[in-house]
Amino acid sequence: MSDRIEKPGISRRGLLGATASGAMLTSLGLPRAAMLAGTAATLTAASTSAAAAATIADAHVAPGQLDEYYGFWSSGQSGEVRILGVPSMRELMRVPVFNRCSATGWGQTNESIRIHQENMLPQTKAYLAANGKKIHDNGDLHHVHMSFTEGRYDGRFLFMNDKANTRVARVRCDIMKCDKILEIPNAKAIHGLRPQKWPRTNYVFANGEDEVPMVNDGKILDEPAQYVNFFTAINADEMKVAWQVMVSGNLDNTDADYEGKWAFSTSYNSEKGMNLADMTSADMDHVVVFNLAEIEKGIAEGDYIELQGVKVIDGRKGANKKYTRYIPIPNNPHGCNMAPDKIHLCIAGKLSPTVSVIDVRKLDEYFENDALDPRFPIVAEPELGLGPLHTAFDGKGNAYTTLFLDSQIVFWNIERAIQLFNGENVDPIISKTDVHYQPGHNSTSMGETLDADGKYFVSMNKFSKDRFLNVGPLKPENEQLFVIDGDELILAHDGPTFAEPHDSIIVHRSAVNPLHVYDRNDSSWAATRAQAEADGVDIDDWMDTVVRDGNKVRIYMSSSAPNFSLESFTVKEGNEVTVIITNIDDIGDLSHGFCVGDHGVAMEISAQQTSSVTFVAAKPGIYWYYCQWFCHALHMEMRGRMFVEPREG
Ligand code: CUK
Ligand code: CUA
Ligand code: CA
Repeated sequence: MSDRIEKPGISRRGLLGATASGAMLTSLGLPRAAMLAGTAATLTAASTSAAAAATIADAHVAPGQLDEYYGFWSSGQSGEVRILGVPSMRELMRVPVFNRCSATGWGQTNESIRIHQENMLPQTKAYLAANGKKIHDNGDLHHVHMSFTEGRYDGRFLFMNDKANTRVARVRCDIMKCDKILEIPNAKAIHGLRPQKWPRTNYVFANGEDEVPMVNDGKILDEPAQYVNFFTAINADEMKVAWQVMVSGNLDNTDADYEGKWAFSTSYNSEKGMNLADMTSADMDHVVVFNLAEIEKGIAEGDYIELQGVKVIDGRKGANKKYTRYIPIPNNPHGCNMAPDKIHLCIAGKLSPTVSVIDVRKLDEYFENDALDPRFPIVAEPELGLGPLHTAFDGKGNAYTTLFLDSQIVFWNIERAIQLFNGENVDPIISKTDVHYQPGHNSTSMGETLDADGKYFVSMNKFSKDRFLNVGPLKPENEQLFVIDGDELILAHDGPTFAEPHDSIIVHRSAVNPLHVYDRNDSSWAATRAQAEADGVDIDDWMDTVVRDGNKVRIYMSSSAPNFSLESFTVKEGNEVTVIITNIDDIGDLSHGFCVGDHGVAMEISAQQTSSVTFVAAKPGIYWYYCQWFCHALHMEMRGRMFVEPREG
């Protein structure tokens, strides 16, 4: 039963409509054409009023002017991080993480392969070897978040998940390069990811979405009753798993509070269904609350089992209730967003038109008193519209929730939602704004921190439809920038985006301060440096040394515009060749590259960087290598020859 699709006729967009119930069903059962077209332009933000035009003009960043914010974008199935300027929405940089990058050599250089392999599970290494590979070269990067100190961005690191291959990675903000990739044991499909906000990011919380047996070695297969899910706390400084909690139901999105006491994960599959009908059968799923102090105590006192070298606490329903609590939430909830008021956690209902608001101050009592109503911490549950997915905040007590099915952003007030919940006759909704089309995530400037400033709002939309020139069956998605102007969102920019504007954070530029050139002592090439020392080569000095070590040849070169230190080098057919290059140019923006023709070998060497790449010279002949990053008027001439001598006999 588990591998048969029960409803083959179901369409992607019909999916939500086909499974909701009651009043939701009526609204969701819109004709497919109407859903595709989005809602009518009743509240289109691109108002032409003079006031709106002035607001949009204020958000304009003239050529040569710098943006006020960095936008850090996840790219979904592209597997990279992108850096944008906000509000210009200029794409500034792409940071390869889980993907292979032709331009930088990420996934091919020895330095990047080491990062990939350092924390790879043995069974994955074996799987890759069986497929003639060293690394996974795809990823599904949904969520990117910055490290915090006392609830504020501290500009040290970005953390991101890979749903495709169950990994968490870290990007150093001083060089904007990935320095750690950690494959998470036991869990499957790391989806939700958030750094601890308080007192600092000691942990990164990451949860697995897919259910598997506790030990997934093939002995248990189609026995869903034995499946579990894992919530993981990662030591953010060491990028090692600190502990895990086993839970009931699956896990979707996660967040943490502003006191360092709690973490939260939504679950859409409390039913433990293995197909769509079962996953959507219950009226309520839940959000799991993790009691961090109790979990740490449990670990210290030995109340855990060890699985693949990880200490795992049992936080399932019916296990010790001091570790976890399950707050019932309608219906297949999704987004999990902690407000910067430090009090309110917003859980978006997805199949329910509601956002459930939890007051985290009630959680101590909730954990202590078993007799309380299971929904005791919920203090508001406003009905906002169809398909609520994620909520962002302006730091002024207001919230912005994406409505996937309505193709709208609903702007609402948390306090008024609480009043309504308490029986007062108030409307928490301030305004609704059309977006184009079907928004998933949204973000506000500094909105997930205590510095939330309520200036800019980005809606990341899953469909662009007719919004741009037709480029064939595969269309770009669309992200829209709005200026938050009183009660209104004023549309200032549409940006078509290739797969995919999944999630973003908008960080004031004062929090981020990257280097212009590498420090020669950078740890990125520490292992390469150790090899060079063993070879008696100083990689900080001019290098034009060829080291022959049995079948291995190491070519040490320097690059300085427009020259490589070696005009040529000679190897034998079948040699394993490693080319190590230091770019001794020391001015900003002077990157060189190294590309060997017809060998699929290419990499970046930025100012003061050392990079290396290894390949087998399996084709006799002359092959030109060249610099592949434009560096000089004589950049074309920056090339040399590799002679591959035929094997004797
Ligand atoms: S989840 Cu995709 S829209 Cu992966 Cu952040 Cu909500
Ligand atoms: Cu060096 Cu182009
Ligand atoms: Ca469900």
